[in-house]
Amino acid sequence: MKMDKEQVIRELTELFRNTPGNTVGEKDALPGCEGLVMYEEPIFGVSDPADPLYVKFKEKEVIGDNFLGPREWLPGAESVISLFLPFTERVKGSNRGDQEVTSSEWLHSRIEGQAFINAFMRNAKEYFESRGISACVPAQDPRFGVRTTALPENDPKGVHIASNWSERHVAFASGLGTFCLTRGLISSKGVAGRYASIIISGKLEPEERPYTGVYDYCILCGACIPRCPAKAITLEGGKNQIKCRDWVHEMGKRYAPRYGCGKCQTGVPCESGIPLKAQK
Ligand code: B12
Ligand code: SF4
Ligand code: SF4
Repeated sequence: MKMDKEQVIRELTELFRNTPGNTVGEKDALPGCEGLVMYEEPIFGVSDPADPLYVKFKEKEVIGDNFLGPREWLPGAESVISLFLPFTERVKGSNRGDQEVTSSEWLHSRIEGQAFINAFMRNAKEYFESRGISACVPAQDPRFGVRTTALPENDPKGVHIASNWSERHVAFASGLGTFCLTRGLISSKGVAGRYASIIISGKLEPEERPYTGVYDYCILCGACIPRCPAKAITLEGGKNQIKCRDWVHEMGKRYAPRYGCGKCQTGVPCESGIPLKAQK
């Protein structure tokens, strides 16, 4: 069924505004975080499930053969909608300081913020289903999983970590942005934020991607390198997964029940937009 893309985006944005949970309540708040609004309104991208990129993603050096294409998640899929939810200035600003300390605002946005995104995406699924459109949110599907594969000892990536539905790759295919040195995906609203996606049987016009290269929006300025407390990032090797993962796990012990880091996504030229030299 063909759908009016502008109307769908307008109504999903309204749904975002009406889904409770984007503001941290007094009861759950870490000191100073009462009333914190975590996410700005999302930006949207759309791709065609038949896009050859979804076949390419199954290659070992891209994601791997565990990646499931849109029609494996949802038979009859006609569109993939990808969303980027930028953090608010209050969240980003709070994490620009001390390299070793994850800000309370960032921790909230990672944990309560993801719970809010999950609720919003459940509402988005219901929105389509109530209109007779089938929908699947892979991140909330029982089939969703992450696979870790060993790499040769001298490989700067450490290990290959790959989920069977990678939000960044889907966003890349859907015209939202490109990868960068830290492996984050830089959108027109920057890298500091989170991605989500939904596959539907309704037909929406796919986006024309305003880039061709995998790393077009990264200017390789290296500003993220000294930001990383785990020394996980190098200009030559990108981001080492083991060092990053171990640091994020360490933060899980320090800030339990929350965790997070994101120092490489704040206080850098790609934080809130496409760095100047990479703009087209
Ligand atoms: C596993 C995981 C982790 C692991 C491993 C990270 C990783 N990069 O794989 C660990 C624990 C280390 C981690 C850490 C963090 N994570 Co994490 N993580 C995930 C998760 C669940 C899966 C990642 C995945 O599938 N990777 C797949 C592999 C294959 O990706 P890759 O190796 O980077 O891909 C490279 C190759 O494909 C290569 N390539 C080679 N040839 C080709 C050809 C083509 C055509 C293309 C496109 C690419 C390509 O380019 C890519 C980049 O180098 C996703 C959620 C999801 N379902 O997607 C979140 C996710 C990636 N994490 C996220 C975040 C925010 C974080 C943290 C900041 C933690 C925090 N919140 O404080 C850190 C730092 C991440 C960073 N610097 O980007 C966000 C990223 C948001 C963004 N702006 O990009 C995601 C998307 C979650 C979300 N819902 O928003 N994470
Ligand atoms: S800080 Fe510079 S090098 Fe690092 S990801 Fe951003 S644009 Fe790329
Ligand atoms: S999220 Fe990972 S790569 Fe980024 S600064 Fe923290 S430890 Fe380093």
